[in-house]
Amino acid sequence: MLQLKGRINSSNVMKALWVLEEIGLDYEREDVGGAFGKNHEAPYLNLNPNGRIPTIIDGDLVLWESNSVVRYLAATHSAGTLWPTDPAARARCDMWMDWQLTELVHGMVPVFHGLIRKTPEERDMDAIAAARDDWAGKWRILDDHLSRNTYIGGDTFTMADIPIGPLAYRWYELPIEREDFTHLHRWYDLICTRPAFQKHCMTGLS
Ligand SMILES: N[C@@H](CCC(=O)N[C@@H](CS)C(=O)NCC(=O)O)C(=O)O
Repeated sequence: MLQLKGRINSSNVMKALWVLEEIGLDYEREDVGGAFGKNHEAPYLNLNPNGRIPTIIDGDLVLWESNSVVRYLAATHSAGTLWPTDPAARARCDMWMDWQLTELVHGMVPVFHGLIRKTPEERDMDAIAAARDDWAGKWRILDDHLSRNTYIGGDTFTMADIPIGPLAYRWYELPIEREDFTHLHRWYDLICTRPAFQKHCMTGLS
C-alpha cells in the first residue's frame, strides 16, 4: 500500500491528501515534521535528503516535492481527468503548479507563520504586512486568469487546482485585509464544495 509521510496541517501534505481522496486510493500515513520531528533523522533523510514533507513511497518509487506527488498520482490514477492527456492542456496545469511553488507561496509563508505559528512577542507586523501585499499581488494575477477560466486548468477541475487550494483556504481564513477578488472567490467557492477539499484542507489553521 502507498505510504505518505507528513503531518496533516502542512499545506504541502494537504495536496497529497486531497489528491489521494479525489482518486480514492488507499494509503497509510505517518506523522512526520513539525512537533512530530523525524524529518531530520537518518531514516527519513535517506528517503528525502531535504528533510521536508511530504514524501510518498509507492512500491519502488520514493517521491518528494508535493507538486510532483500530485502529478504522479493524477497521472497514474486519473489520466484524462485530473491529469490532462493533451500536452498543451497539461502544460497549462504544470505552469500554474510551478507558479504556486515559485511565486504564490512566498507571500503566504511569512503571513501564516507570523500570525499562526509564532508567539505575539516573535511577530514582526511590518514583515507580515509586506508579505501580505506581495501575496495579494499574486492572487490578483490568478483572479485575472479566473475571469476567463472556470478552473485553474480551464473548464474542468484538474490537478492544477490542488496545489493552490490549501493556500486559498489560508488566504480566506487568516485574520488579514483581503482585496475583493471576485473571480478568485467564485473559484474558491467551487473548490469548497468538494468533499475531499473539505475533509483535508478546510481543517482550521495550525
Ligand atoms: N517544495 C517542497 C516544500 C516542502 C516543505 O517546505 N514542507 C514543509 C511543510 S509545509 C516542511 O517540511 N516543514 C518542516 C517541518 O514540517 O518540520 C514541497 O513542495 O514538497
